[in-house]
Amino acid sequence: MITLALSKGRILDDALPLLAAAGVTLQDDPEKSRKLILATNRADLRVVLVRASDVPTYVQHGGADLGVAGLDVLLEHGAEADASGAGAGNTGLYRPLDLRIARCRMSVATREDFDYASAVRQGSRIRVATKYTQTARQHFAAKGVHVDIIKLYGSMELAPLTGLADAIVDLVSTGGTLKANRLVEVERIMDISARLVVNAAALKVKREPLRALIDGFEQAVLAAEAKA
Ligand code: PRT
Ligand code: MG
Repeated sequence: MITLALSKGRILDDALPLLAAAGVTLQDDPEKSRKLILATNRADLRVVLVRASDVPTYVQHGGADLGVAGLDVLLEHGAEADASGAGAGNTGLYRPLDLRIARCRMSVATREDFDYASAVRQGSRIRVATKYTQTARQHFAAKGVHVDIIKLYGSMELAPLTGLADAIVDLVSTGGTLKANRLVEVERIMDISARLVVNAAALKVKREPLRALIDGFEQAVLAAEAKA
């Protein structure tokens, strides 16, 4: 049996067409069913629904053989694994494929009236609120910008509006959320998309079926790109 970890929402919505193109369909409608383990049209493949940020944990520890997670989530997970002493990048996660779905960018945003460029130029300490503490820390360290990172779990947009922080690091896709809160994107940190991750040990033990599935995903991504 192969177990694929997905998260409800954008990842599932965007992954289902890729799965379908690879010949895999779900037996239940995930939006209607309350099941967390979903059967597929293939007897040897099932889908488990987990929180987006839990996908790498499931795959790393073998609760799933493979999964789909945003690069944002993977970078934070990798940094945590490193900090816990697992060794540089040694999360046991093999990352074979950029699925090119759930695309967005990670950016720095501030209030319209905050002069980010001159704060950076003057070497001021900037208070940054974010869910992506590791990625943000790395970004500002690489630029030599002094920051105090404030960890939040959601509604980052509120931080500059209430005076909790000068800036936020968050994901942006349409820009509508920033605009609605009168925030401006002042720096793009990186492009984000969902990646396929595979448990390195499972790849050895279940090599044939996992390889076939990865190939199926790869063909589906190429076909989707050709259509776009
Ligand atoms: O909700 P939960 O805590 O379970 O997890 P999650 O919020 O991480 O899950 P989900 O489903 O919201 O996001 C899953 C993945 O989708 C993320 O890890 C990203 O890789 C990817 N993704 C793509 C996004 C966005 N686009 C996105 N726009 N994730 C979040 N957003 C949010 C963003 O944080 C901001 O609040 O949407 C808002 C901005 O959108 P715009 O269109 O207004 O700019
Ligand atoms: Mg969410």
